[in-house]
Amino acid sequence: MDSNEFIYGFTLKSKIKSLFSSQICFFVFFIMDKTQILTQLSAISTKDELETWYQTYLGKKGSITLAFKEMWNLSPEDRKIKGQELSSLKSALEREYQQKADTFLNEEINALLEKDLVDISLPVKKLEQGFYSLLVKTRREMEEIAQSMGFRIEIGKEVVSKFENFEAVNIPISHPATEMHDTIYLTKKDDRGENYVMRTHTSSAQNYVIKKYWVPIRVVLPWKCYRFDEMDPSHDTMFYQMEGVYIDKNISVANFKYVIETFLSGVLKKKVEVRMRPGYFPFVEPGFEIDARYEYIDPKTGEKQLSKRLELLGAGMIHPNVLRNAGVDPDEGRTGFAFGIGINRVTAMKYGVKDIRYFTSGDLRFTRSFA
Ligand code: FA5
Repeated sequence: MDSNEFIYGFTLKSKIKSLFSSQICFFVFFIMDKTQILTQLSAISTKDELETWYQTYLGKKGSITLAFKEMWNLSPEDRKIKGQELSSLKSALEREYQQKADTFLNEEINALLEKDLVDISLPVKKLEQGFYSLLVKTRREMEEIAQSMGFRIEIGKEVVSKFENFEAVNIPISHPATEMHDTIYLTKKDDRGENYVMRTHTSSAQNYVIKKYWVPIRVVLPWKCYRFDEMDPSHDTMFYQMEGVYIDKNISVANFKYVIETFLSGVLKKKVEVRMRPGYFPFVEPGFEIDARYEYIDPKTGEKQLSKRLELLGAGMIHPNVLRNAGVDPDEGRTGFAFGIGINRVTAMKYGVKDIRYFTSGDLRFTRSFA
């Protein structure tokens, strides 16, 4: 048996030292051949057992490590010979240990891969492509058309003070619309100690935009409004309006009619005819309710027809008090008109939808039917 195949246990050194002469006492406590150690290793079947094996022979207090420490008690010649034997034994054991450890690691990885196996032959779930809702589509088209007519776009704020929503646009504080049944109030209060409100109309931004851009001005403000309205096919509690504010020298009702007909014809992509009925809005004088209808070709007869009229907007010539509240002197010859269009109703008319509540219902069957 080759000397390399021996491992020498050197524990109990101190006891033995007293029993044997200094030459012999460092050796031969127990002798185990390399084959035996490796047989033990090959019988190991768990990581814990492998760790114990390692600690027994190669760990800090393992036999081989201790044997190295004891080498200093040997004569230089013996130390050289035994040192070489021990080193080559240690390297052999470490190599075998590493191989075994790698085997365990590979088994672990394979087991994990097996568990997380992805079946690449399964059919892939089709990704659905998003699209704009009808309201967004219409609002964007309205913005583009307004821009092409020289209007700039502003959004304003959805939460406004009571002053902005009412008084700044000449709605007296005693007006019924300020009562709870129309307006959604927030608990937070403004500097005047009044509760903030969810804006009931985009007209609440008139004062702010006139001050911001000054006159002459051409601005549209499209966005959300909130009301405590009874819901029905043409009323929702949250809806979109587009406010228009146009102030310049010598602006007349005729100018307004031309602008609004051109604008609505562009949005509906049909020739639109408007009917102006007198309407009361405290922030305009005179004021109008505006119904629209359009020409279309009847697919059955091929003849020109007129659609039903639908009330789409309120409008009028801006009241001098609104101009004054924004710091514009009405006596200096500046006049203008304002309008507030219901975007939901325009969208309903454009796409032939009978009930505007579909737009906000979240019903995907409806939404997808216009994809
Ligand atoms: C107003 O809100 C005025 N601020 C409009 C205005 C602006 C007049 C500038 C004069 C000058 P009215 O309450 O009528 O007006 O609303 C205007 C449009 O918003 C309506 O014609 C309608 O199209 C839409 N609208 C109003 N309430 C609702 C609602 N609950 N649901 C859906 N659309 C609505």
